[in-house]
Amino acid sequence: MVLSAADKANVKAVWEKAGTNVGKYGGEALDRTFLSFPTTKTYFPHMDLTPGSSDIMAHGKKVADALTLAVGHMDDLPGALSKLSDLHAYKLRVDPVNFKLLSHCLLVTLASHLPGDFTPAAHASLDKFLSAVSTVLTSKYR
Ligand code: HNI
Repeated sequence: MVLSAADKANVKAVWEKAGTNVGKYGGEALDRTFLSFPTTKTYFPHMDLTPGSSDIMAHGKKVADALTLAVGHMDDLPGALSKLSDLHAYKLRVDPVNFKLLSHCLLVTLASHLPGDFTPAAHASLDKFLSAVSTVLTSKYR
């Protein structure tokens, strides 16, 4: 998965526009994931998964912060996300299919909040970016 210079610029532009809302968007993306794809809930038996719960919002912020880190290291995602990759593969054992579901919901969340910025080109670049992040986080699965 190669992110072109244009992809990186598109991703950065949307991320900057999201600004301090990224944490909130992370929470909303999780809400959407759990509601639309309930099997994803099985990974979080210890959390209150009521939509908008403080558990979901807190976890959404962690996910969003990790994505912000990734946006800052698009030239070295494996290095930047190495610890998270170990965590998801070896400890949490998240099946890779779930990353597509969360990525989809992240895209929908960004599109609904930033409709003017979510151009077809930005959509394509964000999809590639999330796919690249997911590839790293699932690279050690099995
Ligand atoms: Ni994920 C914990 C980032 C996808 C299940 N996850 C984290 C943490 C971050 C994170 C950050 C907190 C680490 C820590 O506390 O040290 N997760 C991400 C990112 C993506 C992602 C950036 C993809 C874009 N995680 C997923 C998916 C699932 C998932 C698709 C399963 C459906 N993650 C978890 C679980 C935890 C977790 C479970 C542990 C939660 C807890 O606190 O117990």
